[in-house]
Amino acid sequence: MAVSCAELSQDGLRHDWRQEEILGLFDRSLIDLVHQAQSVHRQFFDPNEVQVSTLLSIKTGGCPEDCAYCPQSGRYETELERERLLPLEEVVAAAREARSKGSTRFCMGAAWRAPRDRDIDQVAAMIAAVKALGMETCMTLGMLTRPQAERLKEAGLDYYNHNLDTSPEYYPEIISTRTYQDRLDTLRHVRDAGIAVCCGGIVGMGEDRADRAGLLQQLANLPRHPESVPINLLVQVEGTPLHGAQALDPFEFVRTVAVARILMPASRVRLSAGRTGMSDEMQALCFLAGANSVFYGEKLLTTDNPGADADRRLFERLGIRFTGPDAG
Ligand code: SAM
Ligand code: DTB
Ligand code: SF4
Repeated sequence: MAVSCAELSQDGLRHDWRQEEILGLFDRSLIDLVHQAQSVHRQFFDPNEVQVSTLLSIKTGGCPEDCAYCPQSGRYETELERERLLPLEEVVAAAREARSKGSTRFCMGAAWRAPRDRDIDQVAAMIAAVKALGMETCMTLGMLTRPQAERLKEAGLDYYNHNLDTSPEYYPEIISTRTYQDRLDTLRHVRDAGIAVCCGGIVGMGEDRADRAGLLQQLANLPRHPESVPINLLVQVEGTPLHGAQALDPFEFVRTVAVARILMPASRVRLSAGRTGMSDEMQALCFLAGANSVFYGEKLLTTDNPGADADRRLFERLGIRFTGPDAG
């Protein structure tokens, strides 16, 4: 469909998607939708390359927030063992190991509402050490002020992950301890500090299609699209309020990936949490629908992920290659 010049912003991409248009994409036949997404994908990326990032939880559990999906919230009885901030050497050892398996980006996550200023000194040392290994760096630490974001940038941070998680309408069902606007503010601070943005959400939390469309609309209508868009399928953890939520139809997940690809054609769409519950065929369908990044390694933050060996075998069967680093 042709779009008028008025609808394109400076980067040549659209930032004015309407909910009805997005729902119209979701309503297409799966075959037509995947074809459209794959066609867009090929205009911006090599369709046979997938970027891989490895996660490490640098501070685990005991989080004061009440995110209903999260095993790390201190408010729910889960089997998770809490851990304090990891020593620098352990972080560097894990990054080295990830690099040896072909990972190009190392993403460090902390179960914080927000870091304190003195935490920033310690994570800045981690960023510098991981960068010195030649890897791209990513952190997800909760809400950031603008000065904190600037300090992370100075330390060499390439990406910051901070998710919107769901639509503004469904959000109050999931989290009460911080607002949607708090999240948008953090994203602005990260962007203004010159750090690349990794921002996406979770599906399979009992939301409806309009909420999935609403999440993607929020992401696509940001002043700049996030460079990286993780689409997580809820990992249901016993003890969290969302344990037992109705499972999402796998094809609806594929549709969500395809619509994300169409709305944000130049972004990396990451097939994120929930891959251990997906068949190889479903993952292949997600790559066909435009996913071109995964989390790579035995663990996400606290839950299981397909191991590196399983992913290497899958990629080989599909003829997919790992990409080199994205960051300049
Ligand atoms: N505490 C920080 C924050 O919330 O921004 C950083 C870590 S937090 C665990 C990072 C993201 O992981 C969350 O925003 C959420 O999207 C995702 N996540 C957490 N638990 C999940 C689950 N059970 N299933 C899928 N995604 C999950
Ligand atoms: C994202 O969107 N997904 C990752 C990463 N960003 C930090 C985290 C998924 C966490 C899944 C539950 C866990 O392992 O604790
Ligand atoms: Fe805390 Fe982040 Fe989990 Fe929310 S998602 S409970 S902020 S660790």
